[in-house]
Amino acid sequence: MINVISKLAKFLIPAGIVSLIPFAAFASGNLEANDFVGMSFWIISIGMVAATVFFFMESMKVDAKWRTSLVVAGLVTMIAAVHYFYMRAVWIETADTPTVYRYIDWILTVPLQIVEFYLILAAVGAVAGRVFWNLLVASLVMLIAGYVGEVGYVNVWLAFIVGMLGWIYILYAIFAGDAQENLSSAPEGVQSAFRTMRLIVLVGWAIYPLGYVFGYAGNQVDAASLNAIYNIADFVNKIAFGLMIWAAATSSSEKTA
Ligand SMILES: *C/C=C(C)/C=C/C=C(C)/C=C/C1=C(C)CCCC1(C)C
Repeated sequence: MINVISKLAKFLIPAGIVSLIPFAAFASGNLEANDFVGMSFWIISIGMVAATVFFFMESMKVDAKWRTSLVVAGLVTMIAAVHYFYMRAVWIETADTPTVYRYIDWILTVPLQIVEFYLILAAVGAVAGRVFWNLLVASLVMLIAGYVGEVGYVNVWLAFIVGMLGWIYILYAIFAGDAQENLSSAPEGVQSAFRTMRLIVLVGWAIYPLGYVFGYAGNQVDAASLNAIYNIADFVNKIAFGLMIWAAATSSSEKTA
């Protein structure tokens, strides 16, 4: 499996990088000097491209057991980069919240991050397959609830509560439940990578519900706060998260080299 992925990666990496280049040229109106949310869309869209190149290139240098994790981190930033180009265009042209693109991005990237968790533990045989499915279902509940709340299919606060329950279940599973059960039998490097990742899910993911609250608490939707906070959250949870995996991978690869 790992072999197939690393073989595929040799082709996917150059292809992925080249296919991103046209997106950098998307025309999307003009960014105004006082549009700070627009600037954050701009900066993060480019940051995601740079992070993608970095994670893919570095995946070829680390120990084999870390390679898939770094490739997945690169896929997360690549998927986000493409969506950010679209979201940026919606924001700059209409000053509206690009909810649909945002959630399509999340519905792809959040499960990939759950895969990361699973890969890190499964690499040392420390976790059961059912843990993966539980986490996946909980993350889908969280995201679908958020979507139907934001687009107005369901009462915005009812949806929020359901979304929070999904997230709380994930926190329970990784801090006290079956996702961490056999963690102590894993090597120290895996344990510390797992601990860092779950801190991201606690602290980094908490930024998203904050964005939702700031966006929807008033009489009118506050699109600027909503998008600014979601953008910061994506920066932390996709780029910084990938860098943490990279740091864990390079420190453990050096030790064994
Ligand atoms: C790369 C994108 C990521 C990691 C997105 C994560 C999104 C969340 C953790 C969203 C959480 C939400 C709740 C906990 C309550 C309902 C509203 C949401 C969907 C914003």
